[in-house]
Amino acid sequence: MPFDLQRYESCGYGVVRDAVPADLLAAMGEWLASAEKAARQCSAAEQARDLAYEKDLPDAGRKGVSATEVGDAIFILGDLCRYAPQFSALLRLPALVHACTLALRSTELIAHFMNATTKHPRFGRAIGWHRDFPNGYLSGTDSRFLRVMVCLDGMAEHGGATRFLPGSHRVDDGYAIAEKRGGAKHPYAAHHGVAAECGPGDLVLIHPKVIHGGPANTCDVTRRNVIVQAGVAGMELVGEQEAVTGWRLTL
Ligand SMILES: O=C(O)CCC(=O)C(=O)O
Repeated sequence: MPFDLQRYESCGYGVVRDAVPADLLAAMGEWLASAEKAARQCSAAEQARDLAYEKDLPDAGRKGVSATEVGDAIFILGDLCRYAPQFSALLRLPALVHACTLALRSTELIAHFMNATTKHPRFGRAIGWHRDFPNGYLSGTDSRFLRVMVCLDGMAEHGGATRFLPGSHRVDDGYAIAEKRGGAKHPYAAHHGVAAECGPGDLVLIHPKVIHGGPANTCDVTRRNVIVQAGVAGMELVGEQEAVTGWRLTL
């Protein structure tokens, strides 16, 4: 299914089905495994910067499953292209480039960051409700960017699928900035909103101001997503840059 711009603009998110060819999808699984292996061998400072281990995060996010039960499972591997530059292939993936070009109304696009987010079977953690603009990691100074989740395993309702509050992106940038500065929380229940259920190889585009989050993975299958943040070239960025920051999206 091609990218539906109208739906993205009215809901604040959009799914592109069957966007990643099977051979690329299989390769991504291998790249991710070797990237995680490489990152685990890095210095403590590098690991602290790029790796979020489940065991170091609050038990509440994984429905009380204790830190001792999760071993050394990785929740987020940041700066993904530093550990596996092959992932830059996503910046040339036709369905991804096409959807970003339409959503951001520009052909001059650059990557901001790329990470792999894994919700492990039975304990993969919940992600609280939030907007991506502005964010404390790496944000545009305005909202001319978006995130794309490249779904390796797909996302099922009880497998920790990302959920959205459709239409919640229709606020101006000043409102989103003031809301963040004021420390506003979005206290919705974990299963509030609409789940973006999808299959392996689908993309989910996230508008930078849509409120989204997701419950823990209570299924027996892993939910791995590679997340690409991309924005219009020339916009000032706030936050520490990654290896991939500034790389062009191009066909
Ligand atoms: O991995 C997910 O479910 C969502 C990630 C997310 O919320 C984000 O990157 O803003």
